[in-house]
Amino acid sequence: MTEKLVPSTYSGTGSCDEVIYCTGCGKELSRTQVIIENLSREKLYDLDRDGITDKKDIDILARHIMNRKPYDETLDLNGDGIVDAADLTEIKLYIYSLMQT
Ligand SMILES: [Ca+2]
Ligand SMILES: [Ca+2]
Repeated sequence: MTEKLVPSTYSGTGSCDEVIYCTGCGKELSRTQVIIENLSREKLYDLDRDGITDKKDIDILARHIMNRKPYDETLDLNGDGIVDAADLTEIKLYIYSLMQT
């Protein structure tokens, strides 16, 4: 089972403890700390995983919203539990910020 989960963020890594308990006596048998890699915005917004975040990725998200497809965590860019226009704004702002630099 997983304990002490610390989700990773854009700026830092997260971690959790993988703990195995004895099913009979409930005693802790082993505990391993697992490091969760920090999230890369580039990776998060690169929805088709072609290495760059561009208009094609906006299209993927836009199509998902228009077709009312089931909730997909990888498309929930602001992590509020729904995939909607707000996530579209996120990716657009991100691409826009790329163009500024
Ligand atoms: Ca892409
Ligand atoms: Ca969202």
